[in-house]
Amino acid sequence: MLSKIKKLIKEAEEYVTEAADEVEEFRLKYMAKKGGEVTELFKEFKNVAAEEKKEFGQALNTLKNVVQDKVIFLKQQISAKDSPQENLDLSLPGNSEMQGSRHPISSVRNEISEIFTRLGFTISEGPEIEDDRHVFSALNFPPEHPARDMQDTFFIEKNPDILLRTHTSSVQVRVMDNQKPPIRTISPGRVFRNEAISARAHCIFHQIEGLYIDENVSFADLKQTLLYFAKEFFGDKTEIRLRPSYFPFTEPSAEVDVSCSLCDGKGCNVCKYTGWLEILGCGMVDTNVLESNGIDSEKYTGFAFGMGLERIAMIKYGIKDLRLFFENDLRFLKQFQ
Ligand code: 2NM
Repeated sequence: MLSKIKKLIKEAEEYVTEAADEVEEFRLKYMAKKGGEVTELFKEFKNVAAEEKKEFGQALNTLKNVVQDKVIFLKQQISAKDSPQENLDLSLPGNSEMQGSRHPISSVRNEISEIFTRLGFTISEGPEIEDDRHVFSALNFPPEHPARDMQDTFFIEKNPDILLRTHTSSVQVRVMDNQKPPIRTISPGRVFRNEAISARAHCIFHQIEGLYIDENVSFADLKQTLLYFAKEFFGDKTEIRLRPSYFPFTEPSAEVDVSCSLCDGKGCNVCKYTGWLEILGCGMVDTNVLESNGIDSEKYTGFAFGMGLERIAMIKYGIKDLRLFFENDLRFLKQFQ
């Protein structure tokens, strides 16, 4: 019995063929449910004397494995032969890989950056972890200003002078430190505020802030710059309106609305039937800010503005929940391919 198995193993190991039907014949000879050599030997296993069971079982398993490996090997050999290199059709289209896509926040940031670059603005970047001077004191935030509160700003534990920037104006403080006017720069980047997460707010979001300082920069320059931006970004028919507002770093300050590009100002549910969408804040740089940063406020004036990229992307793409920007759900991201 054992010698029969050994003979079958040797046979199977030495077997060769290049025909697919012979491979199947070979397989059936051993493995057929009825009459296959291996199948029949397994049936006889129960009649084997107890002391021979171990050796018999091992040999039988070896035979089974040899046959199975041989079948796989022969099939692979045949299929490799069936599609030889010289039959390759190089004109066939390749398998297409799924492509990634730009995140909507990145697209909006790039588009806005290009518009201001055309107007002569440079792009400046800076650290996300900042100190009090760059985020607050050099920007005319008084010591008791509520933005400095733990409720609004993330501080590094045990050191209130190290914090996560709450706006990218901190980058512009660095620009003013290192550059003399004329200064014309925009600062895109991530900012952090200690806020409860909802459909309209997140503790991390993205901003672009702009700064222009030179001799004789006026509020008219600010309005014209923002009107140009609004028309380039939202379409040529876009109008803007300014409403008085307050920011610590600008005086006077204004909130800027654009006419709703979805309903052409007629009123829809996106603009809540007002015809206008609030998109940014702006103003003339406060003389305190210029002086804190070593710029002569008798000689120079400047304007500044800031906008939230999530809000602009929501308007542009009709997105109702800001949390979608942070979840990286492929069903969301794939829509921007
Ligand atoms: C805003 C609104 C108004 C702003 C001010 C400055 C700087 F550096 F000149 F002080 N940068 N950005 C600014 C002004 C930002 O965001 C809503």
